[in-house]
Parts: sequence; structure tokens; C-alpha cells
Amino acid sequence: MMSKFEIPEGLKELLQGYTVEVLRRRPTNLAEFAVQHFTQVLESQRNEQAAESQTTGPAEEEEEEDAFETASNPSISDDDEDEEEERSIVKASADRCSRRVAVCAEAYNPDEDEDNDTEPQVVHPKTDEQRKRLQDACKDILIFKTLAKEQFSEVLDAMFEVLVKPEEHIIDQGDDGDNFYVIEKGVFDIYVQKDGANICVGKYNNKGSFGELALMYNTPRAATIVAKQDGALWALDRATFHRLIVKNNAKKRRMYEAFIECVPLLKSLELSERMKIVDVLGVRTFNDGERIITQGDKADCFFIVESGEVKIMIKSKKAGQLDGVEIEVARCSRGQYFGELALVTNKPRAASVYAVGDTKCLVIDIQAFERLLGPCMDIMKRNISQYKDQLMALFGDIE
Ligand code: 1OR
Ligand code: 1OR
Repeated sequence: MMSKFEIPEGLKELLQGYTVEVLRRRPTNLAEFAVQHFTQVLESQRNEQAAESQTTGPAEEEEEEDAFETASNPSISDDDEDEEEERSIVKASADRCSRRVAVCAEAYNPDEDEDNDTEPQVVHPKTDEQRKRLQDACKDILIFKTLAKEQFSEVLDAMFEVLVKPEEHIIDQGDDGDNFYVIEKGVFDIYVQKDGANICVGKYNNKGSFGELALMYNTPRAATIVAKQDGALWALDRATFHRLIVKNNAKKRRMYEAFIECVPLLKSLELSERMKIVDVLGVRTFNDGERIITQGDKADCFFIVESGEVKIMIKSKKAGQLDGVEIEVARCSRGQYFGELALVTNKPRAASVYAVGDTKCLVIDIQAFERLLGPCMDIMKRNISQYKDQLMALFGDIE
């Protein structure tokens, strides 16, 4: 046995490995990165040297201290179509899930094959109250909308709570991507660098999600996200995002490629740009008569009809007040879009929209709309000028 002051065997290599990774990947949060790095080291040790009785002091200590637990989980793996057969679960105690404590057993290497079926499943235990809040925050998140039920449930299992303070930078433009974030509450400004200055290009107001791009495309963070007040986020680690969301995107692309090619509005985009729209869109279904958009509401998304039909209804105005009588002014069917007007003009919804028969729509959020549909803006603006003419003819009064 070594004396108290001897350097334990393997410590130097362990710390060197960590230092090299820090220099290589330049993480923003060293402690968080250490958790990720050493968890991965521990996992590989377990996999590769399971039979070996020799222990490496520091890694073993870390294991006990952090109470990580690895176990097989047959109940989750058996009916998942083309996914993993059996995985291990990395558990972390719920009370450690406060500020960006990611438990992530991935090989923290963006170049690695995403189809690696041995990726462990990350589970952050939650109280019933936490799970309820999480489910609420995630129910309208578009990139979760096309996940199968089991995959969605795995996503929820893996998410962990992150509390933030005013002026805290959740993401800095140019950094590597660690997590994807869903907003439970709080206002967050979006900054993008232009000519050396940080320009505020938008904000999230108590809903939505961000941080998907760097994880989907292995690119540096495309924007800086800053909390404007105390807020609560739910984070999904990069490895789980890859395993569930990025894999699902490959399916989504196959499913929607042909349809998206036929949407007249998107004709002017490159194929790769259209596929990026597919990556972030959500799918929503509506029953006959269901209201999709309410006139006067604040707008945060844009729709393309995939099947079925919608009718556009406008309430006439008397002395500036909506008088309650709705008039049908247009219909949209497969391949046509609606909900662009409020996003382009930055005004409330100009009309209400209802499903006619069962209807399925592709939905794109305002940030993706602004980011990806710029090249289609001329077509939309041309059509908007026609709305104005018609509105004038009908009511003789426009905003
Ligand atoms: P990310 O992983 O790149 C920053 O990290 C996140 O900010 C990004 O994923 C998006 O989720 C989010 N351009 C790029 N990213 C944006 C934008 C944006 N808005 C939000 N994010 N634009 C602003 C659109 C309102 C385009 C700016 C030119
Ligand atoms: P939005 O974001 O304002 C309602 O939400 C959507 O209805 C609107 O975007 C358009 O996409 C869609 N006038 C106003 N909105 C219309 C109209 C319209 N048609 C479709 N929308 N007019 C009909 C023109 C054929 C003018 C009405 C007199």
C-alpha cells in the first residue's frame, strides 16, 4: 500500500488525459466537462477491464462519491424498433441535478459514429412534481413531436433541471455544444455577432427551446443565449440528443423529403436548406373544426398543410373593435402555408384558422422561420400585399 503522500498510480495519466481534452475541446464549464470526461473514463474502464480486479483509486472514489449506478434495463429496450437491444443506465441522484450537472457517458467526440448502439441510457431520477413540470414544458416542443412514445419517454428520463440567474449566459456563440435546452420559465435574449458586435436578434418568452443546432450539425454554437431573469430550463445531454433526436431526424428526412420538395413556397431553397427545415419541424394534427390560430393572439409559429384543409376566418371591425362576426376569406390545402403574416409583420394574428376535416400540419417555430425562410420572404411578401388589397375591399380598414 502506498503512503499517504505518494501519488496514486494512474493519477498523472488520468489528469493528463483530462487536461488534453480540455485543451482540445475548450469547454466553457470545466467542472461539468470533468464530470463528463471522468464518467466516460469510468465507463470504458468498466467495459474493457470488467474482469480485472485492480482498481484505480481516484476513479473508484469518484464512483462512490457520485453514487452513479449502472444496471441493465430490459424494459426499455425490448420494443424499440431499430434501436438498441440492451443498454446500461447511468443514474444520478435527483438532488444533484441543479446547475448543468450533466451525467453523460458518451465518448464526448462529435466525429464519433452516431449509430453506436452501445451508448448508455442516461436517467436523471425526478420527483413526481419535477416530472409534471418537465412534461408541461416539453409538450409543445416541436423536435419532440415526431418521436415515438418510448423515445419521448427516454428523452424525459434523461433531462435534468437547470436553474439560471439574470444575465447568465446559457450558451455562448462559437462554443462547442453540450446540451439542448427546453424553457420551463424565464425570458432569454438571443444574440448573434455581426461585425464584431453582439446584436439581439430575438427572444424566448417563457417557452420554446434552443441549442439544437450545434448538436444536430456538429457546428459551433450559432448564437449566444442570455437569461434576462431567474429562469428554469430542462437540459438534454448531447449523447442522448444524438441517440434519439438525430437518429429520428434521419427518418423524418426520409418521410418528408418528397412532400417538402412539392411545397411551392420552398422551391427557391437548396435541398440542404429544405432538409434543415425538416430537421426542426414538428407535426400537429387537428380535428374537424378545431381552431389552429386565434385572431389577435401573439404569434410564435408558421404552418404548412400536409393533409386536410384549413379555413381562414376574419372578424370584421367596427370602430376599431372586433365585432365577433367571422367571415371566411380563404382556404389552404396540401402544400400551402399560413401563419406567416404575424411573423413577418411582427403583429398579432390577423385571422383565425380552423381545420376543415381532420388536418395535419407541419409546424415551424419563429426562430427557425427567421433563420431558414429568409430566401422565401419575397414570395410571402408578395402574397401579403394581396391580402391587404382584399382586406381593404372587404372592410375598408387595415392595420
Ligand atoms: P445552437 O446549438 O447553435 C445557439 O446554440 C442556439 O440559438 C441555436 O442552436 C438555436 O437553437 C438558437 N440563428 C442561430 N441560432 C439561433 C437563432 C438564429 N435564433 C435562436 N437560435 N437566428 C435568429 C432567429 C430569430 C438567426 C440569426 C441570424
Ligand atoms: P397570421 O400569422 O396573421 C392568420 O395568422 C393567417 O391567415 C395569416 O397569418 C395568413 O397566413 C392567413 N388576410 C389575413 N390573413 C390571411 C388571409 C387574409 N388569407 C390567409 N391568411 N386575406 C385573404 C386573402 C385571400 C385577406 C382578408 C380579407
